[in-house]
Amino acid sequence: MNFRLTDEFIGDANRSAVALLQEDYAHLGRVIARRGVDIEQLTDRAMQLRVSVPSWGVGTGGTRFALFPGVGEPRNVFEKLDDCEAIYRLMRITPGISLHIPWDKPERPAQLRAFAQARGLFIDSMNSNTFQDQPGQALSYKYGSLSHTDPAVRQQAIEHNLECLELGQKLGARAHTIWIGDGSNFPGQSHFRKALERYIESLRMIYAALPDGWRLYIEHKLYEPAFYSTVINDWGTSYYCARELGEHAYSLVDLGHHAPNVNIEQVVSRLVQFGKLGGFHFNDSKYGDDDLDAGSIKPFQLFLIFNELVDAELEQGDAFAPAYMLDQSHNVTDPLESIITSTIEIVRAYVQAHLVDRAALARYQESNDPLMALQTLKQAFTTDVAPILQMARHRAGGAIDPIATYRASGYRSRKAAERPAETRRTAGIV
Ligand code: LRH
Ligand code: MN
Repeated sequence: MNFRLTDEFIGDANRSAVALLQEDYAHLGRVIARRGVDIEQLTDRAMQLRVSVPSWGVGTGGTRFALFPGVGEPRNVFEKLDDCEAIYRLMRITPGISLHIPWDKPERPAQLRAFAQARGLFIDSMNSNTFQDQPGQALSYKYGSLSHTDPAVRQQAIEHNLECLELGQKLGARAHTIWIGDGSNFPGQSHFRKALERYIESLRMIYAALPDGWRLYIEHKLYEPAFYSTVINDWGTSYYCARELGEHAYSLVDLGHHAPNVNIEQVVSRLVQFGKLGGFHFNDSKYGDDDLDAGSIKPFQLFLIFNELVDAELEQGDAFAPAYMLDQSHNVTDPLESIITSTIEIVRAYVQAHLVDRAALARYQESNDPLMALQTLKQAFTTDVAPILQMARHRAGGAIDPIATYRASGYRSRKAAERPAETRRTAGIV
């Protein structure tokens, strides 16, 4: 038995909420109409936004200290996709799934592709893994991978990435994300310039094999697992590498990969201006790469990031299409609930950013009126757009209240019965 959330169940769950939603929606429509904004346009935008779900995010994640598995954990990539389908049925804007190799390596790619398609899903980005040694691996990544001093280790890492591209083609993916943990723990341990040169030389080999129509995402990270220096440590280094590689290489911004208090919205504006913003790994953090739920700690920062993105979207139109992907570790919540609420927070920030009166903002910026410039952003950020988010899901066949509907379905307890707990195989981060 493989319990699945059905459109019928979601429709039934919505029925009692529709009337109140229409009332709230009409009221909000009147409020923003006074600002010259058509609520229907915002609802359309909310329905068109796409947020990709990380396969490694539907299982419980852990820290270096411990992992406390929940019940009904997915035991393989097929069960992960089942969970992704449940999220998609409730949210309707998450058909894209990011895979991580070898965690999700299928025996028969065609079978996995068909399994995803049958659930309305598709594989968007592949993710390579040269930050762990796999059983039977010839050479260790202890001292690095694509930037390792030993050309044999670099070659092994390059071949793993080429394998990801080949597998991704069979799965219908259109992007490949490379994050490496390469770096050093002690001053003097690594020659910074030579390490970066070795990395770029390796990336050129991978880029040369990039299939037509694909994008290559370079993901920077300040620290961890290396704690003194990291080869791809910041957006500037990532940008330089993407530019060196060519037009199909881009920088990917994982929100948790920056030093505390870095102005990430300005980093985003730089990468937009330089034409190298490939996409995001959305999450939130209080201290380090905490991989907490998007919008859970710094919702205003998430709004300010989308303020930059919407500004560019309005300028560039459909040509502006960064990949919006989640990358989180759900250690103490039901992972599906965290992915659902994180997706809601991303759509909320996007819709609120479309509420910004950009003509007024430009006037206040040009006339150096900082207070009114901030107030213009705050008016949008403090507007409760929940009725728009709910109406967008409802019109797309999703849930008006996804968490309540998910809990009412008993999905988790059903999966607990179907998926007897077993000694935990890494379904993700640890
Ligand atoms: C590294 C990272 C990267 C993934 C991993 C799961 O911290 O953000 O994107 O490969 O998490
Ligand atoms: Mn990431």
